[in-house]
Amino acid sequence: MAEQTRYITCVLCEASCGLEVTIDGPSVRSIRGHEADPLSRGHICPKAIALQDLHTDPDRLRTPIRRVGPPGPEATWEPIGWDEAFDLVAERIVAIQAEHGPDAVGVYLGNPNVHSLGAITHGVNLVRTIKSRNTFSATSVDQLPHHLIAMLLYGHQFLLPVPDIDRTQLLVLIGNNPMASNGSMMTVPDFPGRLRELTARGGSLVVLDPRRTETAKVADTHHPVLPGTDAYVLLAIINVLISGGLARPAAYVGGVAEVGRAVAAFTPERAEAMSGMPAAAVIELAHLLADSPAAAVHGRMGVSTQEFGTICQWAVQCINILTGNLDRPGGTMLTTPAIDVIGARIVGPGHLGAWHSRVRGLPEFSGELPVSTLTEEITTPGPGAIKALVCMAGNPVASTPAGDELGAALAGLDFMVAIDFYLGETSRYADVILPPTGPLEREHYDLVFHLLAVRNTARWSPALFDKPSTARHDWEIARELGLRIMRLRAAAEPEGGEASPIERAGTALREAPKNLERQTKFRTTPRQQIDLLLAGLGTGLSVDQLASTPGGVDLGPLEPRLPQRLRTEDKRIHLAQPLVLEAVAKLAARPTAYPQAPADPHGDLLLIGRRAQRDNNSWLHNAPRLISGKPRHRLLINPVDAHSRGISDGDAVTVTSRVGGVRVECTVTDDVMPQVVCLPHGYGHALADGIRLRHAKTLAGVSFNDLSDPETTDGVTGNAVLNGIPVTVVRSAG
Ligand SMILES: Nc1nc2c(c(=O)[nH]1)N[C@H]1C(S)=C(S)[C@@H](COP(=O)(O)OP(=O)(O)OC[C@H]3O[C@@H](n4cnc5c(=O)[nH]c(N)nc54)[C@H](O)[C@@H]3O)O[C@H]1N2
Ligand SMILES: Nc1nc2c(c(=O)[nH]1)N[C@H]1C(S)=C(S)[C@@H](COP(=O)(O)OP(=O)(O)OC[C@H]3O[C@@H](n4cnc5c(=O)[nH]c(N)nc54)[C@H](O)[C@@H]3O)O[C@H]1N2
Ligand code: SF4
Ligand SMILES: [Mo]
Repeated sequence: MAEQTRYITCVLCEASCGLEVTIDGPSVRSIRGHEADPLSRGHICPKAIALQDLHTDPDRLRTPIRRVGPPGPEATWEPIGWDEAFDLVAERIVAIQAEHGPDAVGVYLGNPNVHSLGAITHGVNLVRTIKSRNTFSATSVDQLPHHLIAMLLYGHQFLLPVPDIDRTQLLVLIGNNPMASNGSMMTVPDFPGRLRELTARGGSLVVLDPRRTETAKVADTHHPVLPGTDAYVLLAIINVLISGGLARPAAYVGGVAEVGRAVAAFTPERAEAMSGMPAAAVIELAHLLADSPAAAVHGRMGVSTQEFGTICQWAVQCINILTGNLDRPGGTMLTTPAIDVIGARIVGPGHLGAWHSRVRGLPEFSGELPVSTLTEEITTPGPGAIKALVCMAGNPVASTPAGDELGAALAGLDFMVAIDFYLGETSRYADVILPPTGPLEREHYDLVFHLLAVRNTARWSPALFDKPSTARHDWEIARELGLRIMRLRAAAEPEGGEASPIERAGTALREAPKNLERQTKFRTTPRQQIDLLLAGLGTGLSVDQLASTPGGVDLGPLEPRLPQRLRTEDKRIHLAQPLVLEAVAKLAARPTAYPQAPADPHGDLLLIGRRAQRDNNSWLHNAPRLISGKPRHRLLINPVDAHSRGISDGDAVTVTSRVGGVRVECTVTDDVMPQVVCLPHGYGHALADGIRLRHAKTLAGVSFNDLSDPETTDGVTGNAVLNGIPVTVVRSAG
């Protein structure tokens, strides 16, 4: 068969690069960056090349399997037909909800859902059909504070300004390492190229990070800050801006004076005492930001997944707003995607605290509870306890605090289903695993990342290969489960329940339109839904047209959109948000002491995470192309801390936190600042009970999240704390 060239979107990370792939029959011949792609301009990273490993991986599940025997080393797995599997799962979900109430079925949605069109169009519909308050997702081990702040300041959880990197003169990155991660909450393919252009036009990059990261190494200035102390620095910058008369907010911004009072206690000197960043440098940064013709501050993982995540994300927005950089070219801007999920009401504006978690009372956000509460919601008995779990494209045992304890809890569930193409750390607890097609077998349109992209484009990604007839897409799995659940519930309706016939008829009438809407949504394909949206929104585009435009349509650079785009009631931005100011006041009342960690009973060092370019959260360690080379899951420790503990480079050490301990080799390096140790997450494939998953032999590593603590969360949202965890480190004997 002749070779063919196709243009697709890489769905492995937020950069969403356009790829040029040559295929020959069922085989991939080459994968390159697509030079003519208006967004990614030819960029590619090693993970995309590994898409072919994923495609051919013999360990990737292609048909459903069912567990025989309890989870653990003795468990065996047998194949089960799709039809039988769908019936089994739907029956168990309906039966458990009928017996224990709707909240007895928990749902966890992992990160790859946002990278799968079908998961968004149909998976979300499945979750709405299950209708449980015990819904969780990877959002609460990630960007939850961003959404809350977007909702409070701009009126919608997805109004998330992105740095206009192609025109900025000063980029300040806080807790963000795009040289390895390729950017986050900012779809910025080819970060290295865009940074070179920034430098070439005389601009500069400033990085605040406890580690001299790959990004810090190419920055003009790197300020090490002690983990968890950024809030002091950011609030001090706001203080300098307001008290120094440097603030120039737009006319539609209110609450500046009140914010000025709230941050008065946060002086540059206090920032220095807490973070280690010199007071003079804090003041200088504030002035740089105020004076720059176009500056953008972006704070990500390092400042979201820490104790003051919400304060940090609010402060980042305040700084951009106060320096007049929000909504100006080269500052931070809102995008104009072809399909506007906000305007089209695909996602609601968001809500906080409509209900609270049963055990700890943490607030829901937009229908999801913080995942740090998942284990206790399973293990604490009583009405409302979780008895079954639907885990869709997620690996919470590897990815959420005290994941090992979560695993033990999952083993005690009445029922669990995983929609996942790997038998992994989490899915091994499932009774049934339903594997969807892989990324090369499905069509894609990015509803989420076009919204966060540094340039407005619209790209359709065709399926590279036809799916085998025995395979199912994510959306088909969600559709089948959803429809069967609805059917079973309807069948149970006439007899069941305490309600009188009249009440039941009332409920049925109220539910009927919703049910109809859900059924319609289930029945249209993802492609049809995108077509309907493109037409309905008057974009003048269609899927056919996009499909015949390799690389997609270029809709140009970001454009000023405020105040029209605001979704706040009065079309104004109110900086003085009571919820945040309360948290700021609490922080102000804390004692000032540096270094602060020795006071913590659980450890004198602070543990942070890191991402490597060739890792992808917890799930690409099966790809031969990604696991070659030196082991990269070592603990990084500063020479000062190593020396005082008698630790040498390469030694095995034991790291202990309040919740657990791991044994790992270490690298002694001053890339991490004193008092900080650093370990990547997403490892730990050799399980304690002897089961070895995937390439465990080559790259087992230990799981960071056996150390992270579910009890410590961001004070406002309940977002997980994955950075700045107090630990002790000692040299292991032997
Ligand atoms: N300590 C620490 N923990 C962290 C982080 C950290 O920085 N430090 N980062 C956090 C962040 S940002 C995130 S987003 C989370 C991620 O947390 P999760 O989403 O829970 O975990 P992943 O590792 O992304 O695992 C995704 C799972 O989905 C499966 N999968 C992949 N593609 C598909 C698909 O198309 N369909 C389906 N159905 N399944 C698929 C994979 O096999 C894998 O089992 O981890 C968080 N955890
Ligand atoms: N190669 C690769 N790319 C990925 C992923 C991957 O696993 N591998 N995952 C994807 C996902 S799901 C996400 S969410 C994004 C995340 O993308 P990023 O936000 O870039 O995440 P990290 O690379 O974890 O960078 C977080 C940085 O915060 C620093 N940090 C830790 N604690 C603190 C602190 O208290 N203060 C400050 N200022 N900094 C701190 C860490 O040292 C680290 O450099 O990456 C995506 N891209
Ligand atoms: S940067 Fe991300 S989207 Fe681009 S090729 Fe690499 S993994 Fe794929
Ligand atoms: Mo993430």
